[in-house]
Amino acid sequence: MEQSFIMIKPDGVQRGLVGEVICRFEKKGFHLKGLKLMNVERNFAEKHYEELNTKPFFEKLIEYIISGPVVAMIWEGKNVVTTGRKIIGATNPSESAPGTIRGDFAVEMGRNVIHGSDSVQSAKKEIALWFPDGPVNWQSSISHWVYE
Ligand code: RTP
Ligand code: MG
Repeated sequence: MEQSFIMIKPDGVQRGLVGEVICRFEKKGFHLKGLKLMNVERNFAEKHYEELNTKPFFEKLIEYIISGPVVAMIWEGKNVVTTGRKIIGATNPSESAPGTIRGDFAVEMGRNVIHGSDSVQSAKKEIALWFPDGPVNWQSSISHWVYE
């Protein structure tokens, strides 16, 4: 089953949006397979966003990510990468639709509350980076009520 790496950024944690984010992914029918609250070092944040390291906003982005604890999660389910990005909304909160996490809770790009993997391939890479011991292995008893 497909997995995505979802991270609540420092602003989301400080503003008390952890429960709200988890609630939306849970209620959709996805399964939580990993969860930790942690501070990340500069090198680690740079590794996570290494594909953006030539962008003009890179330094600002790294400062933002290391400015406080983040909640790192693995979520599992059919099409969770694409659907997770829909739940999160467009990168720029001024363009993300109401009903999405960024559309409902964020105003600026540099404080957009949450990260979600942008492809199955980057999800695998990010999960390996953030959860070197892999996902937690458990089977939900409601699976048959969500998937055909
Ligand atoms: P994320 O990786 O955090 O889920 O965000 P994303 O895929 O929607 O957007 P991405 O292009 O990967 O950018 C990563 C984060 O960098 C910040 N950003 N600032 N022009 C700018 O100032 C700018 N562009 C991107 C955002 O916080 C974005 O989420
Ligand atoms: Mg991205």
